[in-house]
Amino acid sequence: MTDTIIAQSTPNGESALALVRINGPLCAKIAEDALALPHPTPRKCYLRDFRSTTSNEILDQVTAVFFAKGKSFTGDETLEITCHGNSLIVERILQDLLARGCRIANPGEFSRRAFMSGNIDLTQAESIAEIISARSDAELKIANSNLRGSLSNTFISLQDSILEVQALLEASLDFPEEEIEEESRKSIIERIDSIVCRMKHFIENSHKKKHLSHALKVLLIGPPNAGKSTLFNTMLGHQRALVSEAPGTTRDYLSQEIQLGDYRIELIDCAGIRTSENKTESLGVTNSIALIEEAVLVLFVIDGTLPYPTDFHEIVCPKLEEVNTIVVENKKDLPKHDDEFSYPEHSELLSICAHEPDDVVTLCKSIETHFAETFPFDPSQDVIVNARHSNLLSKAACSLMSVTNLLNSNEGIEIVLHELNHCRSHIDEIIGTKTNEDVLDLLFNKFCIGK
Ligand SMILES: Nc1nc2c(ncn2[C@@H]2O[C@H](COP(=O)(O)OP(=O)(O)OP(=O)(O)O)[C@@H](O)[C@H]2O)c(=O)[nH]1
Ligand SMILES: [Mg+2]
Repeated sequence: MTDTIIAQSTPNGESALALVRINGPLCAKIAEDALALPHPTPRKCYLRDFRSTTSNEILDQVTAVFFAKGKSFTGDETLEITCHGNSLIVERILQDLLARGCRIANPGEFSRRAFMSGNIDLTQAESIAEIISARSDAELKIANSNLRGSLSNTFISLQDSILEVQALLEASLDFPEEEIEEESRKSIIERIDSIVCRMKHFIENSHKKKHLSHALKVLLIGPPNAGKSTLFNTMLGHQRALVSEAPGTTRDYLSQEIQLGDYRIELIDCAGIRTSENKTESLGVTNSIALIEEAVLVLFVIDGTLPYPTDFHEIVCPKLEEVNTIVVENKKDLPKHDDEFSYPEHSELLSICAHEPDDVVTLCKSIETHFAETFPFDPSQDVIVNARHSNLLSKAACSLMSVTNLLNSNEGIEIVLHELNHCRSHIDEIIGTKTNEDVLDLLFNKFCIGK
């Protein structure tokens, strides 16, 4: 018989209310004994005293909602009790429920039960964890859409396409003595190529998910005194970094997270880049340059009133080849220097005054537009898979490429079908129709308790 599991689903500590979730066959009995609710109407909210099983003392005045078997998130009977948000009360209620035969739920056990009952598939279970941990609107929008099944639909559609290929191959099994006609072999291979193409596109997209799960690193790089720290402060809206007219003010880089539209950004103010005799300054320069590799966008800040510094150009530009760059010509409130020079390759050039909030808003809009193009998160436009999906998709794509090779070398249909089944099993594993306990343990253990 299934255990009845319990957990506090709200954070610990002082709060207006706290939610205790109970799931399993003891729910009806607990409703009757602890709450004097012998036949609760499902999904109706009751105001009741919660009485202790040992002393009959009232532990708290609570509200309770009962969900019938087959009509709850987990598929099992569920009782949700909302008490006052004092950890002493929650603890007394949990202790009482333990005395009534329940046990504390493992992390993610409610969601695991929902998965086991078929209420959600594995990609939806993952999206629940992602909704809870999301720290930007972009992550939240993706996770919400995945919970509603957009990822599941994508993988089901891939699975359907593979099944169509399988059906075509199986049809030729009826005539084992005949080889597959050249025409149909070609058309099957074309179908396979197009499925592999879709898979590769999703695999390439998965790095976007990785970036979006962390803050997107935006680096302010430029020669000393260009106004990087001034711009950093205006973007943050407060005086975080020291600003001075002396070049070489910033040594240790400074970083702070900000929200820019739908994106969470880690803005980093670096040391001014130049060759210096001063050891500490040189160290700051080396550390700042090392950050370029991790950046998803570089704001290349130049003092527009001065000649473009060649030592800066030589040190920094070779490092910028792989990273997106916006050139920011600062100090536009002062007369511009009219030297001839060419900046490194960049997606945009903006002239601003770092003291001017309106100019900085324009720059922030450019950054947002840039991210909207690089990291589109509208799941109706594009599907963004996570690392687990990408790993399994790579295996599935490998299997499909083997299928093509087998077909090209005129191998027997049974062998080809065997490889195709192999491919399908990887997609099954993504959705969760074929999983083992280890995979489930790994996945659900990352959840918080009570979910
Ligand atoms: N007129 C004008 N002055 C600016 C502007 N932006 C910055 N400054 C001034 O330029 C000087 C240097 O600014 P910082 O922000 O410290 O420059 P930085 O690039 O961080 O310099 P380092 O930390 O030394 O690399 C300060 O005196 C700022 O007030 C601007 O847009 N217009
Ligand atoms: Mg500075």
